[in-house]
Amino acid sequence: GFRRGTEKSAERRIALVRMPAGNLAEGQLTHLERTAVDTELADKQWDGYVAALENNGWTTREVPFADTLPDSVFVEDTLVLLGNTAVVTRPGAKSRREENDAAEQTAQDLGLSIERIMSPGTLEGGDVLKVGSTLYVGRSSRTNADGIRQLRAIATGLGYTVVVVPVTRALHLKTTVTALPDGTILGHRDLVDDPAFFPHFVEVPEREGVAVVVLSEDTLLVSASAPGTVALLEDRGYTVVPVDISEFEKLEGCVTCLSVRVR
Ligand code: CIR
Repeated sequence: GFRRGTEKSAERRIALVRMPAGNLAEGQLTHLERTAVDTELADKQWDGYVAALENNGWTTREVPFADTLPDSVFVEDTLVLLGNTAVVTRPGAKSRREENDAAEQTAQDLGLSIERIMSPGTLEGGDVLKVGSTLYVGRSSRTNADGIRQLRAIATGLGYTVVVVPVTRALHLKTTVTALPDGTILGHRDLVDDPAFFPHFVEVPEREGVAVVVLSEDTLLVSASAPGTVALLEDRGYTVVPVDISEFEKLEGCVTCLSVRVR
């Protein structure tokens, strides 16, 4: 199968999450127009997301809350997990660079080995898609060539192959494509620069449906804004857990970016 690392890590299912900041509504926007974010609803949706993880075999661990860092809820961007190694990123968005220290501390508390992306490199976790031993890395407005070079050096040493993918139509690679447990790549035609990068590419009907969190070999967490994608995945035999994250989607977030999965 696609699972890497030791037997111990194959059994482990921990998801790092980070409670939304009070100033969530001031989060960065790149491709979307700003629309009003209901922060109370966002808090409820976040609780629902955490419950969906916990009800499906995951233990959640909170990165300490940062009330003044609006995008800190999108914790996936701060760490890239490669087996027992956590790569602490260096976000391309300057407003997000203070998010990393607490994420690093939490990774350290879990006993993970730490590597770091250093200046002038930039890299955000949303640009890294792991499929077996292949790492697809998006070259986006947030992730630059130097960041990719640094990640490649770390990842190659751990047995991964890095494939660089251009991302110009959305914020991050994982807003354009994610992968099913069997390695099938899900994407949306309006968002993917070139589907030819991916073997086994399947189109989903909604942009919000691109992102799936693999909860187990047969269970997927998907945005409730993507009913057509939910149906498509159910037809392929998956159990789908839909979660409403509309307030985070207004800030260009998706289901993957609200957690870091440590397996
Ligand atoms: C940002 O622009 O950085 C946030 N508003 C959204 C980050 C979403 N992260 C992700 O898709 N991995």
